[in-house]
Amino acid sequence: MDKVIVTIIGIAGIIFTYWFFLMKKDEVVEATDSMDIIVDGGYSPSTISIPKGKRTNLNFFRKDHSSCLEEIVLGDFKIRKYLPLNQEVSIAITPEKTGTYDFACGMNMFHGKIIVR
Ligand SMILES: [Cu+2]
Repeated sequence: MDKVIVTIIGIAGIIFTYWFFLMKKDEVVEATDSMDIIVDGGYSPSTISIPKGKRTNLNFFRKDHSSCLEEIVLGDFKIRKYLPLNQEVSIAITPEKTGTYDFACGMNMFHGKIIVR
């Protein structure tokens, strides 16, 4: 009987772990014409969905003191910008193709995604 309970708890734990990480991954925030992104130990939100062929303003606001996050790089859009602390930096992009585009900090340590729909 004890073994059955342990097995059930074990399986429940595995299911919960999978569910937790899958849910986390799929958290996509849809932007219409602008999106505020907080830079603090990473990017929040980190996965953004934006429309194709339209200008979208990404408003980065850095709260993190570490120099790691002081630069934002959108390689696919050939954008590299300095983010001053506690100041909003607006980056406008107009993607012409659907797909997934990555953005990262200047050292490529923290990542985010832009999904063009
Ligand atoms: Cu970095």
